[in-house]
Parts: sequence; C-alpha cells; structure tokens
Amino acid sequence: MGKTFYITTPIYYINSVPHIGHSYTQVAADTIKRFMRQRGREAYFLTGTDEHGQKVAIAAEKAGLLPKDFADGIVEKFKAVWKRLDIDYDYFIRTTGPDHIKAVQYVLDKLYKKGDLYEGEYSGWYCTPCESFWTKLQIEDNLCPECKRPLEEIKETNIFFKLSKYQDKLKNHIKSNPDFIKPRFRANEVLNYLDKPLPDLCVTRPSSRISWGIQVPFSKNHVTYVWFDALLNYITGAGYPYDEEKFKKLWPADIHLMAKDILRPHCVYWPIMLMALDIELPKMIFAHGWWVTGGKKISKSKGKPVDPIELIDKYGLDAYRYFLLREVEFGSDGAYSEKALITRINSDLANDLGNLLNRSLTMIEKYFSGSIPKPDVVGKHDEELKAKAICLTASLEVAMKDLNFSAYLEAVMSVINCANKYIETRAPWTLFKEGKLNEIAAMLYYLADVLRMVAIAVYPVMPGAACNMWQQLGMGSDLAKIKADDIGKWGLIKPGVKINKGKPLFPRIDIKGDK
Ligand code: ME8
Repeated sequence: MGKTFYITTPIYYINSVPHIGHSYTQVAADTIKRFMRQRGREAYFLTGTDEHGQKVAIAAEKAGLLPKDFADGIVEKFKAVWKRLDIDYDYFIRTTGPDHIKAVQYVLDKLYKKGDLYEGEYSGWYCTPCESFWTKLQIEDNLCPECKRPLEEIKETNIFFKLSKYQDKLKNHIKSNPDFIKPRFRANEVLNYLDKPLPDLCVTRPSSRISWGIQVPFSKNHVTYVWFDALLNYITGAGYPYDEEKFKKLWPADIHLMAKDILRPHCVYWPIMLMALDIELPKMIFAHGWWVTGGKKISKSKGKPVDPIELIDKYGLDAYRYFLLREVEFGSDGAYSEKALITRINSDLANDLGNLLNRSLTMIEKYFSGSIPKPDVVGKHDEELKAKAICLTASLEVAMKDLNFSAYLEAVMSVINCANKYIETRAPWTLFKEGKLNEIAAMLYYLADVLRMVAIAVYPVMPGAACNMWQQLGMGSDLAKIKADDIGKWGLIKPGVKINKGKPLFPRIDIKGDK
C-alpha cells in the first residue's frame, strides 16, 4: 500500500461557533477525501481547533470561564456541526492536547539549539484580533493592514525565528513547483511578498501579557505565538515527532486547504518552519475564496454569520453541500444569498437531477412493473447517450486535479441534461402508442445505467442523495465501497432487478418574495 493521501483544513479559532465559511472548507475537504477513496487511495483527513492566544482568552473571559473549560464547550459544538454536515474526518486535533503541546516544545527546542531562534527586543504595532505584529513601514493611520482595526504600540523582549535565512530557498521552491501554491495567481502574490526582505518572525509572547499559550521550554517568561503553535498541527496531528510510522505514512501532506485570508502564514511561515526542521514541504497549499454578503467577507466578528445548521434544517444537507461546491469556482469569492441557494436547488437538483430519476423510475414502474428492462433493440440516440456518459470519467478527473468542484458538478449536470433531452427526443409516450415497447425498454435501461453512473459521480459531494438514488435504482451494494472505475463501465445495472422508487430526491422550493 502506497502513501496515504493526507488532507488538512485550517484548525479554527474557537472564539465562536462555525459558520458557512468554515463549513465550506470542511465540505471541500470531505469531498476530496471521498473522491480519493473512490479511486482506491487510502485517505486521512485532519481538522481541529486552534485554542491558544489572546482571542480565545478574551472570549473565555467574556463567558466567565477558564480558557480550557471554554474550549471544551466550543469544541463539542464544532464536532456537532461537522457531524450534521457528514464530515468524515479521521482525527480532530486540539492545540491544547498534551501530545501537541509536547511536540511544539520539542520543535522550539530543536530550532533553538540549531540557532534558528534568538532572543531580541521587539518594538512595533500589534493587532490583537489578527494576533499579528506590524512594523512602522507596513502600516497606515495606526490601522492593521489586514483587518483595518486599531493597532497597539508595544515594546518587549521576545524570541525570533530567522525567516530570512530560508527566503531564497522558499522562492526557488515556489518557482519550480507550479502545484505548490494554488490557484496559481496566489503563488504570484506570495512571490511578490517574498521580493522584499523578510522580517524575522516573532514566535513568542511575554507570559506577563498573554498567559494562554504553550510555555516556551527554554524561556519561562514566554509562551508560544499562536500561529507558530497552530501551524505545527499539520505535523503533530500526523504523528510528528513521536509516532514515526504514522508520520511516514502521511507526510508530506497532499493538500492543505484554507481560504485566502491565511495565505501568508501557510505559504511563508509554514514552509520555512518545515525547512528549518528538515521536513519535506506539503505538495499543495490551496487557498479558496470567501463567501461574502453585501461585498464583505462573512465572518464571526462581523454581524450575524450564516448558520449552516439553519440552512440544512430548511433545505437538506445534500442541497447545501451541492450549493457550496457548485455555485462558485473554488478559488474565487462567492456572493451568498438564500435566494441563490434556492435557485440552484430548484434548477439543478429538483428540475434536472431529481426529475430525471423520478421520471425514469416512474416509467420503469409503468411499463415494466418496476423491473429494469433488457435492452434488446438499441438505436443511435441510445448510443449517443452512452458515449456522453462514458466520457464523464475523464472530465471528473481533469476537474478534480485543480480542485475545480464546480466544473466537476457541471460535467455531471451536462450528462443529466443530455439524459433529460434524450427522453424528450425519444418521446416514450409516442413510442408506447406505436407499440414500440422494445425501444422504450432500451431507453429505460440506458437511463438507469446513466443514473447509476451519476450516483457514483455525485457521491463525494452528496453522499446522502447518492445513496438514496442507489437504493431507488435497486442497487443492493454499499455505494460507499463502489470504485470510480465503475463510472466508465457500461452495463453494470442488471436487467430484471427490482427498483425501489421513493419520494422525489429534491422537492422544489417555493420562493416567497426576495430573501
Ligand atoms: O484563521 N469564506 O482560524 P479561523 C470562506 N486559527 N471561508 C471562510 C470564511 C469565509 N467567509 N470565513 C472563514 C484561523 N473561513 C486560524 C487558522 S491554521 C494552522 C490556523 C474558513 O477560525 C477558511 O477555511 O479564522 C479560513 O481559512 C478559515 O475558516 C479561518 O478560520
């Protein structure tokens, strides 16, 4: 067995519960994992929570709790939301876990002994919400360049990490590995940033100012900077440094997923930390776009964020997952509105996919008493549909190479649209009047086999709906175990099998006024 496909999401701050943005990264990662599994790859999906730092300490204080007790409560909420979203992660890492803490201290010691960490005086401007330091040159009007909130001037002794030592090596790596940072234009952003001298990274905070952090092993007055601690989760969650066997199976990560807001820590600090530790770099860092409303990023600190659970309760999990991945190209920003969600459900899922399944199964019941008919007389239209369906596999692979979920789903929808048009062209109601039952038999067999392929193809995105389709088509097997190769194989649905027509997969939703 080869290397396990290893995929990660950011570990989320626990100063609030998850919203649509967090659910987006989770659904994308979950889809990739299921996609890889369908291709026979072992896959390991790491997610978790980032529990140290001032942001969390402040939120805990507001709630009248100790940070760890506060964290314990919120973590359960995160896990509950991921469960509702059917997120099949393998390990949930918490940065307050003893193994992670021990490993972070091990890394600090290692880099200190190597001479990559040194003590120095820091004076500059600090942004508490972003937990970032800025120099005079980087700021305007005393506002944080990232979040535009006021900065605090600070002077203190800290431990610094010599980023500049690895700057050229990182630049070369980015230039010679086009898949390292994706989408490609993000790599250019990082390279532009790396064109200027890289300031050393302050990797500690004085315990007198922030006590909620990992104790620095060689300096009792300091705790670890939350980003330095958090980024290490990707290796500590994969067994580093104590479980060598696990680490060898997982590392390097195949994909680190996140949104564009945290591109710099992931594409600058993280690779340099790995270089300093002599650890191979991840294969791909993919920064997707933001869900926005009214042109602004949806975030927990600004207004009421969109709640995934509310939407799932109203519209169903599969529709929600589909919308997230179909609506915008992965990598671009997406404008969220409930109206857009409903429109997408009605057009793609109710009118196209749901309707195709429903009308095909209704005809199988009506003309063949609910058994898949045998295709004896096959014509040009049937063969055209078959050819279109068989080509689907190639389009799916191409789309997923770039994590282009919308193109992936568009390719599936294009087969569904062809199948719906094929029904109109074949006009079974006329064939029936003409007594051409054998032509209807071929048509329905072809439709059923195409629907079988569609179920496998949509499974990574909509596992629930796909399994429902599978059942309705009378496929007895467990769809979760079916391999993607079956999408390209024709004739796997068996004539004579009884279908189990159920309720419509996606009922149409009425739009009441503008939402
Ligand atoms: O940054 N649109 O945690 P965080 C799309 N703890 N994705 C969004 C989003 C939006 N509007 N809002 C949030 C942190 N996300 C650090 C990470 S990793 C070592 C440490 C998603 O809770 C997206 O994945 O602020 C983004 O990168 C992440 O949530 C930020 O989560």
